[in-house]
Amino acid sequence: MKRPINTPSGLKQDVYGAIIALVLLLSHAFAASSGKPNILFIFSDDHCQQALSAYDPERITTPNMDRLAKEGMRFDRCYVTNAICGPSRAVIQTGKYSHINGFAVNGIVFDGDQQTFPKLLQRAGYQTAVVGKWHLASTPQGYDYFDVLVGQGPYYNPPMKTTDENGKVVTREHTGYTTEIITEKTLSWLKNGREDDKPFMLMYQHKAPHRNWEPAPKYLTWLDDVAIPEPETLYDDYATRASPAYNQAMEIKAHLNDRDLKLTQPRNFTPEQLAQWNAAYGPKNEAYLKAKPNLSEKEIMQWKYQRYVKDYLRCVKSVDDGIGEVLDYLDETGLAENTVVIYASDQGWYLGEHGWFDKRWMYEESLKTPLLVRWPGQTKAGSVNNDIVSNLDFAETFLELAGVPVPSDMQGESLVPILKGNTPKNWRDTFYYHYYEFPGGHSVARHYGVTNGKQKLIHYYQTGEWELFDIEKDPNELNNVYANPEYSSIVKSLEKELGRLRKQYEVPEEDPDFAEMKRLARERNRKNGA
Ligand code: SGN
Ligand code: CA
Repeated sequence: MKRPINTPSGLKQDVYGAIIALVLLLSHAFAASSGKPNILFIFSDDHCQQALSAYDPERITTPNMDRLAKEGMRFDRCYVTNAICGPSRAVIQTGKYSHINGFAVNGIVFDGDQQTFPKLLQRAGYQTAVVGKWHLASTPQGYDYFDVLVGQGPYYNPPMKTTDENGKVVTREHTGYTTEIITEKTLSWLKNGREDDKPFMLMYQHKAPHRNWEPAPKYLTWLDDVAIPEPETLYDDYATRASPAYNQAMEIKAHLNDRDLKLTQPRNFTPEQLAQWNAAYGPKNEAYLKAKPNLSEKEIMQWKYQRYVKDYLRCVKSVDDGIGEVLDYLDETGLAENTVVIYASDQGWYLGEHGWFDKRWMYEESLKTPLLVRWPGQTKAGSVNNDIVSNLDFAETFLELAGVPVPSDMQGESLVPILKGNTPKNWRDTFYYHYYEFPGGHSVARHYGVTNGKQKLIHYYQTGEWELFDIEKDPNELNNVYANPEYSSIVKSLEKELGRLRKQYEVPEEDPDFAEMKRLARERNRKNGA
């Protein structure tokens, strides 16, 4: 017979358990009545709407992300200001465009001394934490706890930076699958790191599904027996587009390397991980290499597309599983009731559209990021919003949720009224975008532009070229109608709006000297031994 555990008043285990559960629930209810909700910000890297079934069920089911959409609000037009990793994160930290927060391209160091939303939340009594991908090269500031990947971080066996018992920053090695490790650390902070008497703001940030898309052991052969549908624009020839679309380096056909395609072995695996990997990819690769001499160029491209997209979806699946575990924990503890859960990615992504992988462009697939928000009792379950919102609005939203006044130098707007079902009358109906990283990976030209969700005007300012798309008629953005006289009045009005927005956001005429900024970052990293 099982012996009852020792309890203070000799109560039976189940009664004691029930009392503990009641106390926990009451303390959470108390936190709820203090009016300060917890904030769980779930963030992934390079995850597009096309690979999230609440947006698009064609390629994958993501039941746990879908739960957030079913129980909360799905935003269909969340635009990022600069579709690349570090810059998107810096926008979220500060609520300011890249030219103001100073982090316009990857590879420089974020100035963590500036005002950021976690610092403001901390000052307002929130306990703050960040786990997973950081990618701003600075030591996180404004967090009571951090445990972050070093740089991009690998898919397996990641070193992570945190502080030891004495508050010293240390790097610790881990064995296992990074997505699962980030989830475990998140759960462990929720269980053991949280202070019951404070509301929390936790950033749970995945590396996946970033390139080079290495799946977890359990998903190495998942999807092997299905064919993923090809997007309509997989064979885009860029006719009518300005020169940058021809000159990029992100084509599935030409720019995926053997590491991306799993035709070479990963380098940092344990023998056991490598054995599982080879057992899964070995036979598939052998079959492909045997068939390859007789395949046409198009068939090779189709094989690459399937290999790439499946590995990407496998990585998304692990992110979705992790979210499920964390949502279940919130339910079991009663925390769910008073926790606003947000899911987003740093930007969208090309899953073969225009023949591409990667991001960076102002075209729809990378401009838009998924955004799902569940706020029990406030946001209508299953609602869909079509306003133009942005990662520029996240910091302001978190502050308003916490009852902290939004500083006037932040450039976005809180989404709280929208989440409550009331879009303010003067809500933005146009949006300014600016991408800077050229020269840089994948050779995407610098550009800025404006969209009103119906039409989009893009300016490649280094070559002086323009593009105009009628997104309503041409959602795939295949026809550049900039020079079409039928659109001349639209061009004029969007050009004017572009000028107005550049002025409003104080965009300087000249870009900063990025080469110099990168040189300084390298110097600083060398000094810090990074
Ligand atoms: C790496 C990737 C690129 C990717 C950048 C930026 N190459 O350099 O494909 O565009 O990161 O990504 S890889 O072979 O090293 O994976 S970002 O998400 O950090 O902005
Ligand atoms: Ca990214």
